[in-house]
Parts: sequence; C-alpha cells; structure tokens
Amino acid sequence: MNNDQFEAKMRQAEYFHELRLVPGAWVVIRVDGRGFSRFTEKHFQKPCDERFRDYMLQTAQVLLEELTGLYVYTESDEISILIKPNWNLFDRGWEKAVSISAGIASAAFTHACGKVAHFDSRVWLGVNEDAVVDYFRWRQSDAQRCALNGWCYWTLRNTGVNVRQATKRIEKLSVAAKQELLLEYGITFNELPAWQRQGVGLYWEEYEKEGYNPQTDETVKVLRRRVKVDWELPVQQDYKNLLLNFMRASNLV
Ligand SMILES: Nc1nc2c(ncn2[C@@H]2O[C@H](COP(=O)(O)OP(=O)(O)OP(=O)(O)O)[C@@H](O)[C@H]2O)c(=O)[nH]1
Ligand SMILES: [Mg+2]
Repeated sequence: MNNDQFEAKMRQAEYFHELRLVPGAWVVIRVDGRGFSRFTEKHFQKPCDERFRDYMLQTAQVLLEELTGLYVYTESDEISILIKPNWNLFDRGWEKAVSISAGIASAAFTHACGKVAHFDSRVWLGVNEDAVVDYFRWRQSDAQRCALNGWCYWTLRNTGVNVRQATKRIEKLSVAAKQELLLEYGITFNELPAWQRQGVGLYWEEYEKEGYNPQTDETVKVLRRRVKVDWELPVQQDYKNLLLNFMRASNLV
C-alpha cells in the first residue's frame, strides 16, 4: 500500500466527516452546560442567579458573532443559535458545526466566569419558518416550566424541607397549583423578572452613528450594527411575529 492509498484508507474511517447540514434547511445549534446542576449548585444562587445569567449572555453574544447567527435565545444553561438556510460556514459540515460551537461556548463561558465549564452541542433542522417558530416556542415554554419548578423547589428547600419532600410536594401539581404554592410564600410568579420566566433574546439592530468623510470634509450619518439584548421577550403571537421578522429580513440580504 503506497502513501496515498494509506491516507485514503485512514480518511475513510473519519466516517461522519462528510455529513453536511441539509441544503436550504433552517438550522438551530443548541449548546447546553454539561453537568451544570452540580456546577451551579456550588457557585451560584438558586434558582436564578444574575451573575450566572450574565456569563450565559456573554457566551450567547460570542456565539451570535462567531457563528454569524440571526437570533440567539438563552434560558437556564442552554443557548440556541438560529442560522439562516444559506449559511455556508464550515462548508455546512455537521461535525464542525457541533464541535466548534461547543468549543466556542466552553471557552467563552470559562473566560467570563473564571471557572472551567463545558458545553455539549446539537443541531436541529427546520423545514420552514413555522417549524423555526415552533422550535423557539418550545424552548420558551421549557424556560417557563423550569422557572416555575425551580422557584417552587427552592422556596420549599429554603424553608427547611428536604430534597425528597420538596420533589414529592411539587411533582403532581398543576401550573395553577404551583403558582398558588408560591403565593403562600408571597411570590407572584408572573411578577418575577421576565428573563427568569421567558428567557432572553439577542439579535442585531442597526443604529445611526456620526462619521466623518475626509474627501468632502463633512460629517455624515452612517448605519452600524450592534447586538441588542432583549430582556422582555414577547410570548405567543408577538414572539412569532418577532421571529418571522428576523427570518424574512434575512431573506432580503
Ligand atoms: N443555581 C442556579 N442554577 C441554575 C441557574 N440556571 C440554570 N441552573 C441549573 O442548571 C441546570 C440545567 O439543567 P440540565 O441541563 O438539565 O442539567 P445538567 O446538570 O446540566 O445535565 P446535562 O446538561 O445533561 O449535562 C439545572 O439544574 C438548573 O437548576 C441559575 O441561575 N442558578
Ligand atoms: Mg445542562
């Protein structure tokens, strides 16, 4: 076997490397903190911690920029990055998309937080705009469910109830009953900060900046892009409209 044959034989065993993200499909890459239940328990306030949220937001912004995303959504220890159908980064290689996004998230979070943390990553594919809307509604309802459960669990724990009792007390309660439980402790769930209940969105916005044109010696207005952090994400139909706007605007570019 000559060198070329040997090279080809070895490359053949890189079995998944040729996999490509389906052409023309909407892509969402979701990264999720690995073992963050234990990690957050050691270092952060429960159930929601502003420092932790800020590290997640810094990580989300790096992902939006590095992966040239259209929209990024973060809740709990996860970040979803929406990528437009004609995205061509990494030649749409599936292995690259998954491994590089996990690498970026792990590095950015570790850098922001000062403690080593890892993220896993996966790819979701959407056939059309409606599927993408469903995806983000799905993650937003996960945020609502986790926030309500987290608040119930830690409110009970903070009054001296043990793990088993707290878990048992809330496991069969309806959403309304969980909200009632919180009210008994003076917490109105719907008045908690929106970032805790709805998650946070990041997207590009254009703004006008004053510039100087040396050729005409004039002050001119120029359009620039910056990342906007949306602390009050809408829900239901309004969220759908926001997402459709991003997707339709991206088709014009
Ligand atoms: N203390 C604290 N914990 C948080 C906060 N946000 C998310 N978490 C925790 O992060 C964990 C995220 O859940 P999972 O991703 O399902 O669990 P995990 O331990 O990361 O497990 P894997 O993702 O499977 O590796 C939950 O235990 C949340 O309570 C926060 O602001 N404060
Ligand atoms: Mg996790």
